[in-house]
Amino acid sequence: MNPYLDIQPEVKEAMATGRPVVALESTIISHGMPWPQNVETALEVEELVRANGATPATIAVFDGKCHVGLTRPQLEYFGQAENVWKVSLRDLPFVISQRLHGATTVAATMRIAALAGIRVFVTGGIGGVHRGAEHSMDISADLTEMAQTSVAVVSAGIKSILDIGLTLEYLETKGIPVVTIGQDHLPGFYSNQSPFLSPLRLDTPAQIADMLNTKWALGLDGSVLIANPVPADQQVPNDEIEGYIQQALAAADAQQITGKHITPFLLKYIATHTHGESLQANIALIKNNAITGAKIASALALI
Ligand code: PSU
Ligand code: MN
Repeated sequence: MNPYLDIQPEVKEAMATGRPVVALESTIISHGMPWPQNVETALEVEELVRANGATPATIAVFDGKCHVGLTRPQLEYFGQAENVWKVSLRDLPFVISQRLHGATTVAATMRIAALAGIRVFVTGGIGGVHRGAEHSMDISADLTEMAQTSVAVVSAGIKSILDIGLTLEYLETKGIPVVTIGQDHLPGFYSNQSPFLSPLRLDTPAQIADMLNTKWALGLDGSVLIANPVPADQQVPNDEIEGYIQQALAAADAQQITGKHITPFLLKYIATHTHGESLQANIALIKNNAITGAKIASALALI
């Protein structure tokens, strides 16, 4: 086994007996939500994965090792500690060799999940092509990682703080299928409807598992972006959130926030200025994704 991997016994046993496992990221805990909602949500998400027939494996770098499955004290640590590294692909070798602690993004979590043999991963929303990327060239490593690593990503769509249209173009270029569950329009992260039609639509976890299996059996390595709309009664509609997104982008510009700090800054700004309304939607959508991800992993384990 890879000497940098540390797989929790519960996860190891599930993998060894062919039972479904769902990977979960940790950047959302350390950099995506405030304490204590971040820890509460992470624990609830793990419980929802279990209740829907799969074993949760929250992934992070702790003391220079890639942990697949975190203990409760580790989870609490990532929820509260200041200065936890936000670890994307480029940061992995540094943080590991320096024996640091780091919360993993979609890209880094996917790569570690793949090393452990996990095929389904649940997040809130993926990183993508930022608004203004024609000048900043800010395109998340989540997208390039999805092009090459065969782990399915269950999300609530592409975060509306991004340029959804450009992100869809990039996903098309990289050969990454985008499939929405149960509706024709792509959901918009905080809202269940974006202005964009989804390139693909499927209606059940079994159909999605079948498509994943088909993709990988064809030798088409890489991910599938599964878009799972946030429940209607917990969404924040696009026109309600768009003003806050624009304010947040202007504030980021004025404060010269760039690079890896942009996404956490925007999420925090929007949560604060909507008085927690966006945070409630974020919590609801990740819980909803956990349920769907567990069902997809369960269906995939039966094929
Ligand atoms: N989804 C959320 N909250 C988050 C993120 C996703 O609901 O905090 C994180 C993910 O870890 C994703 C990262 O990989 O934001 C994207 O960061 P960047 O744009 O710097 O690649
Ligand atoms: Mn970026």
